[in-house]
Amino acid sequence: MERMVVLKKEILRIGEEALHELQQLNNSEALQELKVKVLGKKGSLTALLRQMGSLGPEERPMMGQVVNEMRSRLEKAWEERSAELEVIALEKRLAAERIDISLPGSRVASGHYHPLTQVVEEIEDIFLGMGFQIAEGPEIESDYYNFEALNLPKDHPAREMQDSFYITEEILLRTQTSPVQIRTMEKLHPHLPVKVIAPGTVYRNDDDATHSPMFHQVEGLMVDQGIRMSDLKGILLNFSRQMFGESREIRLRPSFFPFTEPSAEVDVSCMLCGGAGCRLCKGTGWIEILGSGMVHPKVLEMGGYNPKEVTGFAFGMGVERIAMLKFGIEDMRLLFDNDLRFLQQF
Ligand code: 2NL
Repeated sequence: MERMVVLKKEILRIGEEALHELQQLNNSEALQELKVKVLGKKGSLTALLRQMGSLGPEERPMMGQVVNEMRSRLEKAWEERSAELEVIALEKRLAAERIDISLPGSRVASGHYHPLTQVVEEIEDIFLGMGFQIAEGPEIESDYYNFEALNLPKDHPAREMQDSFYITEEILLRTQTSPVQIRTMEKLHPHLPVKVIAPGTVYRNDDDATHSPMFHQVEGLMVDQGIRMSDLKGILLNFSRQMFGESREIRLRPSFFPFTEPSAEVDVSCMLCGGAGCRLCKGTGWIEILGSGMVHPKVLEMGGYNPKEVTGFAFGMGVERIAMLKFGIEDMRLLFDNDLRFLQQF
């Protein structure tokens, strides 16, 4: 009996001590170590169990009950503490890995199209919206497509109007995008209608504050039965209003181009003063934006069409000039300097 009391006390002491220690532990490895130390093969409680052999047969079941009770109390406490530690570990990780989503991100610098490209694309969109297609062609052209087919024979005085970059006597950098339209007519005829714009780079031997040796043009061509100058005016009025504002008006002034007859220069009411007269329009209320006219019969013929059956209009505009008017740029050279402080404004 004496022996049993000592054992029981010892079991309770070891158990209570383990329960107390359990609450202090703060990681699952230490928890597992303690479990081995008490309940393992060489554990302190297991050692006590072995000493039960020294007890009398009537004492053993009572002792067994005490040990088992303590064992299950310990196991339950372990489970609970383990679960607690898991929660603590998760909370710790969540706190450590917390990200502040209200913090503004670091911006990725992104570029944008050059103002000239923006303007070319805007012009394209407007004409695509009116049913035109986009045509392209070579920048190195033959004398035939660049001049001859546009009613500018070799001895024509108008050829002196544009000093060209010749590569050979027959090959040059195109001075306009008109050769693209000649090529388009050659390819399409006798299909009707021809309704294309030809945007692109062109080259002339000029270099000063208002001229660059490389610049951009968008030309337009429409050929069909019964095309009249009023069609030209309607298309260009629609274009001007989409490009420069719904309240714009246009006017046509007689002019001359070898490839159109009659020819007209087109002005748009000033986008700065609305027509009242200001510095931009030099007090006139009007700003010249493009040249145009009815396609010369000889040019239609060169394109493979019969001028007795079809008529057409054509126009050409300088993209640099349109961009300068649209963005209020005063010096054309700024468009080609590629200074980011300038370009980033658009
Ligand atoms: C200007 C004037 C113009 C054309 C271009 C053209 C093309 C063909 C037939 C007839 Cl295929 N004409 N193009 C017509 C009139 C004027 O450009 O001052 N552009 C900046």
